[in-house]
Amino acid sequence: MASQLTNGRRRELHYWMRLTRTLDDRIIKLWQQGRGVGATFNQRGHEAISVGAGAALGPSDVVAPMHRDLGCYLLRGMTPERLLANQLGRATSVTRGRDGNLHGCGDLDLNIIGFISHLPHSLPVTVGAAMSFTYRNEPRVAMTFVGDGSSNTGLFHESLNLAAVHNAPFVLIVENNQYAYSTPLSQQMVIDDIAVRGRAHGVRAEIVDGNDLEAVYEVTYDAVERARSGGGPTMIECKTMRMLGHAIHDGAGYVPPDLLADWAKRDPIDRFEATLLAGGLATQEELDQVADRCRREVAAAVEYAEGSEWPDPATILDGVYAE
Ligand SMILES: Cc1ncc(C[n+]2csc(CCOP(=O)(O)OP(=O)(O)O)c2C)c(N)n1
Ligand SMILES: [Mg+2]
Repeated sequence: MASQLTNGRRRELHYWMRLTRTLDDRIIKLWQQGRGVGATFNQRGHEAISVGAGAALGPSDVVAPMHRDLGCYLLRGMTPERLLANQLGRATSVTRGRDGNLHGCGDLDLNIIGFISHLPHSLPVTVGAAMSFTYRNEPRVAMTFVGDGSSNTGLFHESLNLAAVHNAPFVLIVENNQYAYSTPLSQQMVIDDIAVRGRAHGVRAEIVDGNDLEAVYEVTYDAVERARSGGGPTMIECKTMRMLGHAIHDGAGYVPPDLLADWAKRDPIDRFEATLLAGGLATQEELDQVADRCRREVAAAVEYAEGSEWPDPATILDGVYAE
């Protein structure tokens, strides 16, 4: 398959992965310093999936990212300022301080559907969006992400079946990160590949190395364009590893250290940087400049978010439709 990526685009995707890692690391520090609000999920290890898959969409396509897809929110135009203000529960945030996390962090002007906390409820919503594109004869595609744990639910199967029956222009990214909270894959299912669940419903399913940015991008790009041209839904199982705990409170002592050490050698950003250097597409100095730029942008976002006002308690019922 011919690469869809130009060298300029490769460098851009590297920036989004580095920004994702820098923001995630900064969020962890804020929480360790007691400056966080509520819980926050970890992103480490998922950068090639959230960036690679998200980047394969066109501007008019819609996406419902989940709790490990910070990179997708960023590259679709949700700024670090808005994301951090949300994480810190401020009034200037996407949810106006209603959520101190990524739940509900959507913006339809950016074609981002807010993440529904209940897993995998973003899935049927996104299949519905895809079906609406068919009814309206619009050449658009809808995409969402789910985890391995979410693939065990009935809703996962019902949604894929519906997508297949309606030949919906839909792409499902399954982030198989070996764990659902503290439950390893071996205690969740007896199959080796979650992809078989898609195929059982007549949905084309691919398996890809989730730590290889270009591989994720290319397989997703093909799926998106196939869906756009009437070829129906695709499910893409990205094999990866959740490198930190489920969320900030979770030390993940239940994960075997050898497993983590093994996956650490396949870090998606280290790998992509090695590819850029080996191909002469970037110098170490340029990679360092990107890292500096990301640090500056995240520092500005922290300043903005921490300087933002808290929600006014008098507005607590705004946006509540049933009391
Ligand atoms: C219906 C429902 N039950 C439980 C939860 C709590 N919860 C949030 S994330 C999570 C683990 C999900 O695992 P997986 O689907 O593998 O995604 P991962 O967190 O590993 O990326 C759980 C149990 C939830 N959000 N929704
Ligand atoms: Mg998981």
